[in-house]
Amino acid sequence: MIPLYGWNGKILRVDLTNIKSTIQTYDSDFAITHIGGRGFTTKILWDELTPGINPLGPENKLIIAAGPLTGLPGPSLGKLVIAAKSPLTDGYGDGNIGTMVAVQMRKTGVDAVVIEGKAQKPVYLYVENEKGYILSADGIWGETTFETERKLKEAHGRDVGVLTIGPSGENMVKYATVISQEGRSGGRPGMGAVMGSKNLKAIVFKGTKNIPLADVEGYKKLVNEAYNHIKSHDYYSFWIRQGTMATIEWCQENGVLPTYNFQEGVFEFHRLIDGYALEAMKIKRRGCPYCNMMCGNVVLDSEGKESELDYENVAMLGSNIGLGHLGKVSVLNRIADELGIDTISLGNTLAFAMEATEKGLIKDGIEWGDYEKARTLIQDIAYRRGELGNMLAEGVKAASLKLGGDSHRWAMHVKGLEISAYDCHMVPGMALAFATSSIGAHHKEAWVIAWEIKTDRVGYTEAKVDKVIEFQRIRGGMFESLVTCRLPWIELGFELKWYPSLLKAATGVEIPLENIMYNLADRVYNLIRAFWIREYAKDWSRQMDYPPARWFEEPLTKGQYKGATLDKTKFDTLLDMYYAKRGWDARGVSTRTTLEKLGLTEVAQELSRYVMLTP
Ligand code: PTT
Ligand code: SF4
Repeated sequence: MIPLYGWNGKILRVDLTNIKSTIQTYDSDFAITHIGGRGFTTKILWDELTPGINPLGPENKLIIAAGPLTGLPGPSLGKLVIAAKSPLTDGYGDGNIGTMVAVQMRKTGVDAVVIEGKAQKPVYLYVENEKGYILSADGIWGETTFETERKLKEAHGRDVGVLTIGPSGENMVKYATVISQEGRSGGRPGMGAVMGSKNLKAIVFKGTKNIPLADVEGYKKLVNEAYNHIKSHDYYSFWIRQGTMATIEWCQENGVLPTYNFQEGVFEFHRLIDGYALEAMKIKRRGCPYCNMMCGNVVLDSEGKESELDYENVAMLGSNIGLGHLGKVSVLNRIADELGIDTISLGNTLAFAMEATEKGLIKDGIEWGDYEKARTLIQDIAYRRGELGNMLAEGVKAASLKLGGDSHRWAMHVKGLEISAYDCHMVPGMALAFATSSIGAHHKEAWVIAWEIKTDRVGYTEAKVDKVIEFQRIRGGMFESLVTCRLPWIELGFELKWYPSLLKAATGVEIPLENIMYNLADRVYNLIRAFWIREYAKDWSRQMDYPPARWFEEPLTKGQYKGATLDKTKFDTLLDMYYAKRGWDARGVSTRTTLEKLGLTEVAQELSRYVMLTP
């Protein structure tokens, strides 16, 4: 065992049922093997959750986990992973949020918090220097996320970090998220609903401890160089202007902008919602702690209130629902933040309701682009008001099962998680990325679309499978375990080699990039896969790894790629290649050899109780 630097070596355990909190310590072996973030959450959830539990029951565990670089001064290091069994998908769920909580949590002396049980009455958790206090949520339960954070800062000081849910988390909307700083949102697969199910309104962190560093001077020097490196990139000044919003124009040009519930890849009013429209309305930028490329573009919306825009929010609440007015899109986005609801799933469910109305499956529903009704319907969803609001609060998969007809063919999700904002009628590599993402259809793990469009748009090639796996290792494995923001690497050429150097200076431990990518990331991926298969058991099949039927069956009718669809047979070949390279069998189940090679022999033993394992 070696002394720990960089890591605090402590996890706070909170039991809301028995009103108890304790500290669990971990040693350097555990730290080096699991690093942090997803490395911790996957291990804890696999080891400790009983399969088949109700994700909205007291047995579920909500974990907030940092890594050894999280919360240190340094480029874009203010991020956290929030994880639990998902009420939206019944599989592994997590999200990544950038917030002052990342800094404050680490300063309290803990690297993760694991919350279980259920409070008898609404409460919030206050954590100060390794101690957790469970306090009454009187006066904040029922409030919006913005108001809750404001009140908690009034009570505990302006510098505290706050994670909170809104009314949609309280009402257990299946895609409720956790919000911080009036515009940071994390946990798309219903992490906010899990908090709500525990009667937990918020978590407040206040810390005064120093995180011990192995090489203080070396770390400082490296960080200064890193900040300068990021700032000197050619794209920096344009990034500062538009951030992720430049993606609207790029998606329109390439015919992948989700439009009318992913029926099309181009939107006639794209100019009214793109990065230049944003620039005309922008009043300031916001972002995560210690970031020198802050991407939160704040505008005044059509009601004169501040709203923080990102590409996904605008595409899903704009083109995908047929709304070509950025001021109004910004209102819907701000309301989603106030109510604590995921904008990607929300844009999918609203569009699904619009299409179902058009097709006569919903009576007196909502027309394409109907802003006023959308505004009301979001409230109905958050408060589960009326039959429609309550149905849509369950997500598009459940709504399509309820509505029937052929609606399951255009319910846009994978494994129950609604698709993020990239139309895949004609980008098979990106379709594979959505299909095999470890939490359902999220772009976060393998955003291969830019590379794919630049290199070979139409092919179903081995190179695409390799790229998906490479990105899943880097993005889904490395960044989610360190835990740091991946945007400096994607957008501003901050090479991956910086991370082992930062790690070495912070922890004193030399962990080569390959170890993180091939050992840790693959272990995380196989553990997450095992989690899904253990939950679904005999109901698991390769169908779980398919993109929605629409992309195979309904050609685009507009734009330069008119007539395009995905090819089912060729997609199957891609999926087979993907499984083979991952060491999984034709059902998408890890083989015994794969698990054993990754040191997951006990996982293989446990998993073989649920499905037959291929040797
Ligand atoms: C992320 C997903 C995204 S990804 C966006 S916009 W994006 C949407 N943002 C929402 C929002 O805002 N409000 C809301 N009510 N719902 C929202 N849902 C959507 O959530 C975010 C940035 C972004 S902006 C991206 S790509 C990068 N994501 C990272 C990641 O996943 N990992 C990582 N290590 N670094 C990342 N950096 C970037 O962070 P989920 P944030 Mg988010 C208003 O959490 O569940 O993963 O869903 O965290 O602090 O808001 O930063 O064009
Ligand atoms: Fe946060 Fe954006 Fe900076 Fe990443 S780039 S750390 S998401 S502000």
